[in-house]
Amino acid sequence: MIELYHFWDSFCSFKVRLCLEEKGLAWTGHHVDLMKFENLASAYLAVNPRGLVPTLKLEGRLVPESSIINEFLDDRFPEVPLRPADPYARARMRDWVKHEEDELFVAIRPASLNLMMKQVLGRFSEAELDRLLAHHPRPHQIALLKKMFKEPPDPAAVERSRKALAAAFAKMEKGLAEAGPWLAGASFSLADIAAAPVIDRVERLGMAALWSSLPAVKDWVRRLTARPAYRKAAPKDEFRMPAAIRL
Ligand SMILES: N[C@@H](CCC(=O)N[C@@H](CS)C(=O)NCC(=O)O)C(=O)O
Repeated sequence: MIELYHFWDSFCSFKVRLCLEEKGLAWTGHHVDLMKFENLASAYLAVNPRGLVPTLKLEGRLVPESSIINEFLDDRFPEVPLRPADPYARARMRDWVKHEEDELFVAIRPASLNLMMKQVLGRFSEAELDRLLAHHPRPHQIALLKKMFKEPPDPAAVERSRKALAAAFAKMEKGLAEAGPWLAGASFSLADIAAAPVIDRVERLGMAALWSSLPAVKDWVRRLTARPAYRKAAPKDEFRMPAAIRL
């Protein structure tokens, strides 16, 4: 049995759900609600000592980190391959996965925090935050996190997200136009899977105009979001974070 510890509206979790759905693998979920800090409860820290989702469990063994999980799934269940066979195309695929980790993931965080997450996390009292964050695996971050949750939404941080996302999408436009139709070339791969959850989040943040003048990205978004697996893996409405506020 494949078990996934995940939060429906976390995009690292979406990345793994999409890989599972593309491969047609049945899985059982354990929902770890990040908006209630369930990732920092001792029960989950025993599963993932970093206190991050997702974590995969298979045959009694745990695998953390979304990109590592997806490669593991592709090794363990090779029937529907999601990595190109050609070594150069495979290297390009990994470079696009790194682009997601280093650029897209980092770019989107300030907007998600300020426009969506603060609506929930800002409601906790100082005492509640002290209790919920008490076992944080990176204790040096606690003071900063508390300050971040409590501060009013910051338009400059949202603007930073918008600029960084625009740069990341421009890079994708160039890559797709030169060697598409998928990020690693001819075949749909873990590279497309890594970037897919960003599309959902950008739409939810009301920033889809970022790719309106990028024809190759626009076409990639259309093909990607039409895939049945994308719809199955996307966050369920009842588990979504609140709609983004407008600043
Ligand atoms: N590199 C990790 C990142 C995991 C990560 O940061 N997960 C977020 C949700 S997308 C999380 O658990 N955040 C909770 C926290 O930072 O306390 C991966 O790809 O799995």
